[in-house]
Amino acid sequence: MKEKLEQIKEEALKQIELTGAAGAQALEKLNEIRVNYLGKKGELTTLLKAMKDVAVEERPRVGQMVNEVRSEIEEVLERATEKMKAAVLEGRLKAETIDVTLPAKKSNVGHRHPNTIALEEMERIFIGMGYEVVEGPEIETDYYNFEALNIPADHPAKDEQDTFFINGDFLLRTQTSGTQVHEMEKGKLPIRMIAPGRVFRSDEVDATHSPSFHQVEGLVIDRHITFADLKGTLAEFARELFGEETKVKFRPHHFNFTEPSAEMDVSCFKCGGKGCRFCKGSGWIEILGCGMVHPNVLTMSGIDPEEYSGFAFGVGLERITLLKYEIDDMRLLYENDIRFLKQF
Ligand code: 2NL
Repeated sequence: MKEKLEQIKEEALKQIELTGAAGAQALEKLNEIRVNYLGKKGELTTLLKAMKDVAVEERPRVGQMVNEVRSEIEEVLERATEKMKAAVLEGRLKAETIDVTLPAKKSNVGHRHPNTIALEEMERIFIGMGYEVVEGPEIETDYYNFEALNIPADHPAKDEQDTFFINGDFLLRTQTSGTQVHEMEKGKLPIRMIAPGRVFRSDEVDATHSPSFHQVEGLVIDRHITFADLKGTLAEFARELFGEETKVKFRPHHFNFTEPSAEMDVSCFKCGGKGCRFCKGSGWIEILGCGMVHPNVLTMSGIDPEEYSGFAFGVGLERITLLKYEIDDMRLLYENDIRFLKQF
């Protein structure tokens, strides 16, 4: 019996010692050993059950021996388990260490396109004057793009060279006026709106032309609207966009959809009007077209020109962006070269 106990103890301790080399599975191995030797069906328990074969007077001594062996194995197991756990923890801590001295990953947060910045600035100005921002379809019918704007069927702008026709009826809008016609047709007056959006013209690409660019048109219709309202509104717009000192000047012009029509210049914000390279020596920079809405245009959209009048204007967004940021080639706005775009 005593030899048997010694043998069990030695075997158990040896196996425990061997688990040191078992790596990741060591803790499982240790548990296996616990079950094999100390568990309900383990070797020591089996040995205790054999006590009935031991002489009665021997039993207390043998019992004590069994208990001693059990405690010893338990103790060694406990120590080995603790050691293993510590080793596993240390391994994990080493593996998961974060080197806080490494350079941080750069987060390349983008920003709005210069065109978008300029558009949002214009929207802010008009919203401040009580205007609504309305968007409309990029595909329009001939009626909304031309006819409703008093542009006759034989007008040169309708020529294939200028307009992208989809078929006889549908086309890519050449201006955002259609959006304003849709709004007039709703019959809710007064109207104070701007219609920003992408427009299309069959133009060759160069520094100042692109087959696709953007426009911001505006429309005001109410009783008693006069050219004075147009001038006051657009002068305020120019001052907010280019600075308090900005002067404006209106030159007579012709558009089919307005009468009278004009183009508006602003005093050069680089030289203050003295004349420089930027304004090509004139002191003035042309920025938009405008006029009083033609009575035919009002009538076609169901508005009585005897009762109502209005003014309208159209601004090329890219033109404003190029001026605002002193960019000399429109193509730079479309090439999406990050080195260029990130400057704004
Ligand atoms: C320009 C000129 C202009 C308008 C657009 C307009 C719209 C309606 C009625 C009357 Cl619905 N007029 N739009 C008026 C004058 C000028 O644009 O040179 N744009 C870049």
